[in-house]
Amino acid sequence: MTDKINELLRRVEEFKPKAAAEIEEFRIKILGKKGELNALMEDFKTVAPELKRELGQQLNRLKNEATTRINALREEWQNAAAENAASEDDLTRPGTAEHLGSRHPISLVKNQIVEVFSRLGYTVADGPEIEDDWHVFSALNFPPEHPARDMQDTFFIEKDPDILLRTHTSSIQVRTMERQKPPIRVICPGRVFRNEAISYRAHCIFHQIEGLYIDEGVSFADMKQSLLYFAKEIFGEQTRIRMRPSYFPFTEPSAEVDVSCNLCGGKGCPVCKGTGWLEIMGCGMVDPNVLKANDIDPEKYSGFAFGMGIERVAMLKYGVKDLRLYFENDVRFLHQFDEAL
Ligand code: 2U9
Repeated sequence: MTDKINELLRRVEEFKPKAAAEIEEFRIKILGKKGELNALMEDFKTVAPELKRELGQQLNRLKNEATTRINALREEWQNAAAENAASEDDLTRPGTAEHLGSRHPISLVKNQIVEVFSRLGYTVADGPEIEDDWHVFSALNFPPEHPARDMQDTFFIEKDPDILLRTHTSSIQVRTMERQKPPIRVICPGRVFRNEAISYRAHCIFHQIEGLYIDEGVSFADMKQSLLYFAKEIFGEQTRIRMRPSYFPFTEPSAEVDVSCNLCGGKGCPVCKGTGWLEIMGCGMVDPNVLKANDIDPEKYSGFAFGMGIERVAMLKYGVKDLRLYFENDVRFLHQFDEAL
């Protein structure tokens, strides 16, 4: 009997399956109800009592070793099968698309405007959001009693000397004039801050883009033509512009610029409130006082400037009715601009 047990132990040790199914066949053959181990158990019943202890131990060892070996082989084959499945992946299949996010509509419109003016020779300038009185008001010909200098309209950080959040990006142009002599042709996008109640049409933070062109012989006609080019590039070739007289401390003469409403082709609709026109920006010839304050000779040089709210341009371009959507970062709103990338 010992010989039979040893013979079986050897076969268990040397068993090398060629397929997963062979493991189960082997298990049934050795450990199954009608298997070889149970046959030996039957023989065991008839052995002499003095041999029972020794042979019982040998049979137990056989059972344990066979079970351990079969379990190990099963695991080995399962792991190999998993690895094979992975290596059988079809590498030519398209991958899972990752959502990369998209540009914010304000950035999209800002980039488009910058692109249009860079084609006209403008370069982009930047400046600080926290400013002093000179760069935001005094250098721009704001009289001392102007309402913008009031706490009601401007966020002051410190008083005497005044440190404040810029209310327009014109401070960037003032800083450009400190560094550079004419010809100057800059476009200045940036965040601005005004002490306003938040509503669908106003926010205390918004984005402006302003331009400044100073050289010898710059005329109102140059300004008109540049702004017409801008309007056509942003709103479409059929777009017309009109100018209405206005007032700003830093320009003289000053004008508001309207673009023809593309929704109704200028006939009048709810978007343009029946007028056929949409107000888009302000502009004007740089006031000689501003040139003087910035060490530029108004007898030799002239220039024009313009400014617009980027949110407003984006609202008109994309039909956004509520300004607050730009600040809430609701992905249902932002994903609508994925295509515009
Ligand atoms: C310098 C000289 C002149 C910038 C200008 C406007 C007209 C204008 C507003 C439009 C809507 C701002 O966003 S808004 O509230 N801006 O109408 N801005 S001319 O004039 C300058 C700037 C710098 C040195």
